[in-house]
This record gives sequence, C-alpha cells and structure tokens, in this order.
Amino acid sequence: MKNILIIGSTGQIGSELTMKLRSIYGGDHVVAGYIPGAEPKGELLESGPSALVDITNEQQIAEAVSRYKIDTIYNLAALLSAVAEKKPQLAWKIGMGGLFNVLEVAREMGCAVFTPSSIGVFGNNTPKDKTPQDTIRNPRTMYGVTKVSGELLSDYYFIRFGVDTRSVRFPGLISYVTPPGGGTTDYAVDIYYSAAKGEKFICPIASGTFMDMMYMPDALRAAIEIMEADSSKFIHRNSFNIASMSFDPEIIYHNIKKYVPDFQMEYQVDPLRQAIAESWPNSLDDTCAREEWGWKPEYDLDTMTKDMLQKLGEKFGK
Ligand code: AKB
Repeated sequence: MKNILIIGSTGQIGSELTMKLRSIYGGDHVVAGYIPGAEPKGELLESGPSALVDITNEQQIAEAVSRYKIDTIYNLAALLSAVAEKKPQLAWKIGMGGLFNVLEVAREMGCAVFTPSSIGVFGNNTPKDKTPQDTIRNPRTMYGVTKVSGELLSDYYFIRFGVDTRSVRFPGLISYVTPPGGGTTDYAVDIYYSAAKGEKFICPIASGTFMDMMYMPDALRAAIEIMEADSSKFIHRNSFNIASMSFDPEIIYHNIKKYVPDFQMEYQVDPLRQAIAESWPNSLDDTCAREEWGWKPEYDLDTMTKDMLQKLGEKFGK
C-alpha cells in the first residue's frame, strides 16, 4: 500500500486529487500538505491526515515524509503562468527551489515524485500543431522556464540518483470544484461559471487562439496512472505530452450555447494572457504517453460541457 504526501493539497488539482487518491488507497494513506492560509476544510480535512508542508522548507517536507512513512510525493505547488509573470522571483522560489527540496528529500528518503509540467514549456519556435513529444522547448515566460528546468532537474535526479520521477505536461484544466487562479487557460473555466450563473462572459483571450484543454477527471487519472505504470516501458519520464481536446473561445462558446441558448460572450482581450496563449501550441501529440503507459482521455468538449453545466447548475441551484 502506498503512503502519499500531496504538497499543495488545497489548490486546483490538489483538492480533487487528494480525495481521489484517498478513495483508492484509503484516507489514512494520503496526507494533505498545506501552507498557512490555505488549510484543508470540510471533507478534505475530515477524510485523512493533514500536515503543514511549505515546499520552500525542506525540513518540513522531510518531517512529514518521516512521520507518515511516505513513499510517493505529489508536488503540486506552483504559481500559474499569468501570476508567475507578475511575480517571477516567487515563481522560481516555489517552482524550482521547492522542487529541489522535494527531490533532495526523495533522494535521501527513497520516495517517488510526481511533478506536473505544462504546455507552458513550449514557446514561439515550437511547432504549433500536434506539437511532438521531443521538440524545441524555449518558453519566454517564468512559468515555462521553471517547468522546463523542472523537467530537466527531475530527469537528472532519475539518471544520477535513481529517484523515480514522473510527470505529464498538463494542458488547461477545467473543473467545477476548485477554481484555478492566475492561469492563461482559466477563461475556459470562467466561461462555464458565467453560463451557469446566467451572466454574460467577458473573454480575455482572442477569437482564433487555440489551446489544449482537459477535463479534470481525465487529468486526475493521468496523474494516478503514470505513477502506477510499469516504468520498464518508459522511454520518456519528465515529461509526457498528454492531450484530449483543443479549441478557441468561439468553439467553446458555441458548444455551451447548444445547452444555454441565451448565453452571450464579448471580447476584452488581456494583452498579458493573450501573448502567453499565442506562444503556446494549438494542440499536442500525445502518442508517446499512449504507447509508453497507455494514456487515453475519456472526455471531449461536448461531454465535458454537459457535465460542467449540470454540476455547476447544481452548485448554483439552477
Ligand atoms: C496556465 O494557464 O498557467 C496553466 C497551464 C496551462 O499550465 N493552466
């Protein structure tokens, strides 16, 4: 049985991944790591142990690993792309300083490590369509710089010290549970909230800007399945392209309009987010993840839209 520590358990991915892992491995086997001001609440607090684990504090990570006999760490602490552009020093401190702390603890205490990477590792010179697994990674954002460096450092720890590091490049993640904060792809979450509340949506990303996106249940499965996978088939590790759908604001807007005919959208493009979005791929080729560990998405845009609108409708009592 695994003993898992989630660093960043109350964030966009962590809040759902912690509950999913507890449903698989048992509540007592999954520790919800948190920082002051972001303590677990409700079901997350009650369904298993939690521990104060600030990723910038190596000692705190080591104490939690030792106390709960942790063998697997999910390192979910990061600033998302738009906010990282506003606070590049902090983004580096959390993204790289934090990862270094996690890898050092993992090396000394024998843990496997999952660290999400992102479509943000790619830049303007990367092939835009069906972006290959192995291609140019030259981002011009601090988020992308930390993610590329994180991929390299994680591979280094595997090659040099045998630490079992694994990762996927997440696209924009869409969920009705915990909203993201400060990402470039957040519009694809916010648009559903506006539709479900009966409000007009002000879109910060220009029409015609395609990005890869994924529904959270698929993303959670990817994070769990890669850590369960038989690594003897791995050619890659840090990090695998994964994909399920690609759209621009017009496509998602019209898909939502099928179910909410009165829904209205207007563009007010945010130059920072738009520049980041334009530097990212339109769509990724995830053949290597499919071949090396059997990755396969379950949701497409339409099945995601139906589920999002139903769940948000229940949330807002509509
Ligand atoms: C962001 O927009 O910053 C993230 C990402 C694609 O990594 N959602």
